[in-house]
Amino acid sequence: MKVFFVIPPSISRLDSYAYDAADKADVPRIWVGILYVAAALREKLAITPVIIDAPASGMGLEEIERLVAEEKPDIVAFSVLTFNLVACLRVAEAVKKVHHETVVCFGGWHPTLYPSETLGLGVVDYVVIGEGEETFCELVSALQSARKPDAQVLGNIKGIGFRDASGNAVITATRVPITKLDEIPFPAYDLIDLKRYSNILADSTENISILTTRGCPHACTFCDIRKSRYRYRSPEKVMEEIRYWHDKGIAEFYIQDDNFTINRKRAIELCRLIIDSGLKVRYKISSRVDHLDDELVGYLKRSGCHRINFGVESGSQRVLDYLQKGIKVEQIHQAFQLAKKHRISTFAYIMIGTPVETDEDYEHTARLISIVKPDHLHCSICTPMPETHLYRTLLKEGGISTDYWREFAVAPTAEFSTPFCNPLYSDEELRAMQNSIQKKFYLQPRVILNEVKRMRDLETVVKKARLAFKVLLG
Ligand code: B12
Ligand code: SF4
Repeated sequence: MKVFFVIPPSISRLDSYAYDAADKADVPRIWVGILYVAAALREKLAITPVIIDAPASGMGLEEIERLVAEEKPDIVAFSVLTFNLVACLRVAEAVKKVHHETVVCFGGWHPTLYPSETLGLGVVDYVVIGEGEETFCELVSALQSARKPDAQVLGNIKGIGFRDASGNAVITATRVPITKLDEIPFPAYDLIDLKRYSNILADSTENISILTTRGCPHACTFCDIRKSRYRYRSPEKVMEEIRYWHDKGIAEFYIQDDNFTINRKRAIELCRLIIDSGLKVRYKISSRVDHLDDELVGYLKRSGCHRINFGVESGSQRVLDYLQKGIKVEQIHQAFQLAKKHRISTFAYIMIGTPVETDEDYEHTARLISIVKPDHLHCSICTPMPETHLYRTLLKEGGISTDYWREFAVAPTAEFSTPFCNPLYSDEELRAMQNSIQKKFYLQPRVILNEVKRMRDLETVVKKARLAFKVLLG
């Protein structure tokens, strides 16, 4: 059985709330979710899928079409965010055009949030809801037995959606999230060419993401992960993975957990294992500001952590409370001081334009940045994400008048632009505020000097110079 995973050529500018200039830096990112599913497929069903990453390989639609016509894959699968839905559909339609027998499967966040709407788009044969390691293998196994498995067989696979004989969407029972994370195979990084994914914010050319936890118990209203089951791998298993990649020549990692430090004891145990192993690895993490203390940060530093990404969001307590972030501004100051004390660089993610934000709140945020002095900064404009608590609340209370994400899910178009949600400022004003924060930050001599110091080769210099130019123009 031939299975292709396709990351489509990018076409949509739906992701408009991010900082545009930085977003145009054209740095392909690894889709770890796909690599996890690919690894499971290989281990459980002995099928080695082909990964076609168009942004990383520079492949266009025509080339993908040609490849599908030649290879005639049995299944073409996509990892679909609401934000790349249109791009995925364009490729799915092309696949069906050149080889109609190919089964099209959509997995990932978008079909998880809108399974029936996704099936209603016509070109999608199956959706996988939630984590794909077990579900996709069961689905592929059913497709191995019959090109069109009967509804009863499909109905027994938890966490999928399909269309019955009359064309109606059927969504099967919910599959519980995987608890035994130690049993999942490591992501199939060997199926991609790691050299294509050099990240200009990383310090070496080959670096990979490692996930040590899934889910988050916190309640931030703008986030899809809020209050989801928090699960983690044992420190020993994570160490085994670090050693595995290290033996293959990779010494830089991004621990991509939404929150690496929630379980303090476990985080320290892993740091200890890394230190005791004697391996010279470097890694970065993301952490909430309220899950750090002196001892933990000391361990992080000694085990090779060189950067902490913080979800700061705002310098205004009123805004933090509105977002149910569950942190105090004072804790933001403390976290940055701790990182500085241990000489770990910091990345602050901030967000302006929340529904309650005023000039005063914006000033608080600008002041906070000037005091905590992060080494890197990304400012986004608050955008209610599909089906988040924030989106649902605004819909219920009238801050949003129509369920525009569902409308988009039913009839997606490339022209759709993501609405902001602050009643005081126009989109242009929000953009101007975002640009001002971002430019003011990146034009500081200390920040420019830091960036220059970290440049490792001519290629990085060129990439960063291009990015800087866009920031200046942006
Ligand atoms: C890393 C990351 C990225 C990376 C890589 C994308 C990726 N999906 O890997 C990059 C930087 C490219 C990215 C970009 C964006 N992202 Co992002 N990203 C994440 C993040 C932090 C982690 C994803 C991850 O690796 N998870 C770990 C893996 C194991 O889980 P997973 O990807 O969900 O995959 C599992 C299942 O979903 C499923 N699955 C996934 N794909 C497939 C495919 C098939 C065929 C099957 C069967 C199953 C399956 O099985 C996997 C294994 O269990 C998530 C938050 C999160 N914690 O999930 C946000 C998240 C996915 N991103 C989000 C957003 C909004 C964006 C951006 C719009 C941000 C921006 N403005 O730039 C862009 C959109 C880019 C685009 N054009 O589409 C939202 C998506 C919301 C939505 N409704 O779509 C999330 C959920 C964050 C949030 N706001 O809460 N992102
Ligand atoms: S923003 Fe971070 S801390 Fe808040 S719910 Fe999402 S993952 Fe958890």
